[in-house]
Amino acid sequence: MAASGLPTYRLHTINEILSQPETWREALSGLSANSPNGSFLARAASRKEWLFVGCGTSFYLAEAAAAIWTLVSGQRARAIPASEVLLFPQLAQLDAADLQVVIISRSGRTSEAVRAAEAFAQRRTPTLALTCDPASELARRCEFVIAVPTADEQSMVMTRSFSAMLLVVIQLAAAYAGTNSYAPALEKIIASLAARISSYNERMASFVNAHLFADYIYLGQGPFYPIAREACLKITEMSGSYAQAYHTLEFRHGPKSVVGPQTCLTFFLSETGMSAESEVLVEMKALDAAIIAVCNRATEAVRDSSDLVLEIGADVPEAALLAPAIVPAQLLGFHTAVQKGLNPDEPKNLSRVVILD
Ligand code: F1P
Repeated sequence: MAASGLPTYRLHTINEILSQPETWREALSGLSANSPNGSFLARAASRKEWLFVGCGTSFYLAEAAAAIWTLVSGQRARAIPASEVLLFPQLAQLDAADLQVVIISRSGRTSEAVRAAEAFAQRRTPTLALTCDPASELARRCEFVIAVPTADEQSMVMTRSFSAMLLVVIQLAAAYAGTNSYAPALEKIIASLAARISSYNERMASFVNAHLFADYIYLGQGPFYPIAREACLKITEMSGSYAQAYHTLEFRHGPKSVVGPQTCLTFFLSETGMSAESEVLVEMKALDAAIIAVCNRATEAVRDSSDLVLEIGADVPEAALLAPAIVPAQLLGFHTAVQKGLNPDEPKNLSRVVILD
């Protein structure tokens, strides 16, 4: 037992989740002081199509990064899992002359990510590694490296490394697009999360303790859809629960047939789509689901139909809301694991890195 009275196994994951405001600050100041970025940006100025690649959480981060890249810079961007580069390169459309690849991997050791870097090197496609380990195999195989070592976790599940690397992508996209408007936005979301994270944690713990769910569903549109996918992976990895993610309005087209009192539905509500998305939320409450709403600012309709509302509360462009939006889902995964008597630091069947022979 630790001094806090909690078993020590609980400490890494929850400490890492709760450390996100400081981790974000360190990651962003590290990046602005990081000299290779200048040369990377000079080199990347001519690149017009961006491809983000990763596995697991790093793939969902790649999806979120692609959405952010387009929102911030207006450039074409997409994401694919590293395995697709290896198995179906013809579908991945890798031949564009102005393609810039960004390969994301916390460890920099995941075999598929490293092999994808090798495949791009053979094609002479420019690569940037985004990783927590600047000395990793991936870093050595890519032309440029951006590393955020202070965001790495001791726990198996990626939490702060996901959100910190996401913010680094915003900072990089803003620098690439030549806009200063994101620097104050990033400051605001750090301040907002620092002020709210203890209350998120307490309210999520009470919510989990008051319910017993059979399954978990995460809904989001636009840049929030990758956040829904990552949230789904968090509850699955940490608590061994069944979970699904959909685009919010897609949920009406069939999947809603599973909804009942034992369904936990988390809505990541965008500001752009708030009105249409909150109509789905109200409809799902009428089907007796328990509803968690994660949004910048809740409307009265959202409040009236939700069991738990977690607001970010920052006047920032929508792309800056993605990193704080994932935090409640990390807490839901953690507290559900503890409720089930599982060790969230060491989830069943998982290893920190997938290394293939
Ligand atoms: C990616 C990853 C993790 C996952 C698991 C195995 O690792 O798939 O997202 O939680 O533990 O590895 P990385 O390439 O980002 O190091």
